[in-house]
Amino acid sequence: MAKLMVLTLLGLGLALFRDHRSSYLTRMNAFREIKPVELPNCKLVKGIESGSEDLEVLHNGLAFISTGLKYPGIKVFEPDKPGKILLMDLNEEDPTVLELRITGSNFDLSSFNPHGISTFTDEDNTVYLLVVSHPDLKSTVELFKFQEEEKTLLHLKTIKHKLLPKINDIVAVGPEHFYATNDHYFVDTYLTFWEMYLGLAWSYAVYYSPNEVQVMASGFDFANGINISPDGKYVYIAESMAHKIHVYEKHANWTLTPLKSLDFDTIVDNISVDPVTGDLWIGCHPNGMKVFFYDPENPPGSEVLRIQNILTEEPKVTVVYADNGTVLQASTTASVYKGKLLIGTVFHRALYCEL
Ligand SMILES: [Ca+2]
Ligand SMILES: [Ca+2]
Repeated sequence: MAKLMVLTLLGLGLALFRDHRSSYLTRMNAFREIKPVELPNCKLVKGIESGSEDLEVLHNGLAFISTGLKYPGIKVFEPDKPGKILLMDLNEEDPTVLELRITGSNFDLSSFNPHGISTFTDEDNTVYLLVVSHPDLKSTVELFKFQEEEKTLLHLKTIKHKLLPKINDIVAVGPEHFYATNDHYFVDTYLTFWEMYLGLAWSYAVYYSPNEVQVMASGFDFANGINISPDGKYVYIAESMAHKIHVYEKHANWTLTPLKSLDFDTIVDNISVDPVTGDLWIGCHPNGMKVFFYDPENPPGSEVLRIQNILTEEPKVTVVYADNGTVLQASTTASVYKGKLLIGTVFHRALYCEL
């Protein structure tokens, strides 16, 4: 009888494991092959070799790029080098990148591990750059003031909070006010692996201000990119492992009401919003297995989606760029400026194309 019990439990365990494994592969989009979509006049951006995880373009065409992210489970090409913030002027004919020097006495450069970024421009035109960082695999938001003349970032503050345990991306709505996604509930690498493998969907989004911090949306299977519409009325959240973009109505008290969700056949990462048209530009991973289990012989591809008229009954979705990894691996983010498209990646280079 005892043997029968053990065998039954073993069988149930195996069945559960098989179910989870098949759902895990589906969530990872493990069977997706990519059909290339090319753009004219693409150039790899010189000076970027260890990723360009997130980027944001200011109204004047200056782009901030975070590079050198070390994320548990993802291949790192330069493990000993701290991360950096790069500046690129998209008005130039053949733009190059420049490393922004970080100033301020209390900032530890050696553990800087930049991830999602966002900017906030004040009424007096002061530009604040908010950067998610993972010093020693913890999560902080580093607040900087951009000093354009000196090409420096003055470090003002480190923000930490128990509701910000595992931040992926942020969208600033004030100098010290933002929405943030936590891509996992757990911080410990082993537990986050199981959280993701089992598809617990315990990831969530938070509103942060110096006097109020609150969970505003939850139940995500890996909440990733977050952004806001140009009129500030809608918040967009990418749910990577569910392949969805969610639209929320934002209220005066900062709470969010779900409005609609769009489904895709790709793992959606960071979201950029065109300040003029309101279009969403999304850096995507067609096949997540190739990102998490990196093989140079069979590298991860890249895919950029554009969503027009997202608030209407019939949003238009276009695959603007797609590559099997020969040119660009593991695209995370894409932004437009004056007919050009800048695409960033997890651990690889960045690509600048004409549209
Ligand atoms: Ca961002
Ligand atoms: Ca991201």
